[in-house]
Amino acid sequence: MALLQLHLLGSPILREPTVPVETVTDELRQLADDMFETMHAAKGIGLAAPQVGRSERLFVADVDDRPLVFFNPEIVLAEGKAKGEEGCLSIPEIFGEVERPAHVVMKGLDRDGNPFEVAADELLARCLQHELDHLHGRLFLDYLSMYKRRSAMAKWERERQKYPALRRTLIAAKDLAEQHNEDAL
Ligand code: K1U
Ligand code: ZN
Repeated sequence: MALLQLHLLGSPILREPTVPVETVTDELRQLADDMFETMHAAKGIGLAAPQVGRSERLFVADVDDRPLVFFNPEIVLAEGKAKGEEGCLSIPEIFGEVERPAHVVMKGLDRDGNPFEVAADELLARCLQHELDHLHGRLFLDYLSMYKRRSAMAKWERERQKYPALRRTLIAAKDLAEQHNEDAL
């Protein structure tokens, strides 16, 4: 398993559409596993392939201890409307309220390449839609009013100074603890 670097807003791959997966290979299963590890290290609830610099149509999510891998996801049903706060691991420290369908059914291929469907509400529904958007080059910022988007972008211009290469490198929890112990000596 490996921690992957996160691509941040301004990295072109975040705005490019992804390519459907023809076969779920061992290499893609390994990528999904590494994405889970990266998502957990970043304390996220979802992560899409472009966020780790890959163009395959794939995302992972883990809401309420229900890990999901979706290859080639598609929404087959969307109902209702709900507003909620969103963040993005590719735009650290920036948040915004987004209105989306409250209930969705999403289909795709699982980690073994078998077709499956998930019916989702609340945070899971929001997360699945946020991740699907990443696979089409869309970001939650695109749903904000012009005023809120400008203010989010102004904040991001300051925040991005911390990441000159537009990449975020994560540290595994065990290495963080080790670093902490060394600092304490
Ligand atoms: O795709 C990503 O950038 C991950 C993103 C997913 C997401 C968050 C909030 C609403 C919809 C989708 C994150 O996980 S950012 C971390 C975060 O905001 C969060 C973490 C735990 C619970 C709730 C939000
Ligand atoms: Zn995101």
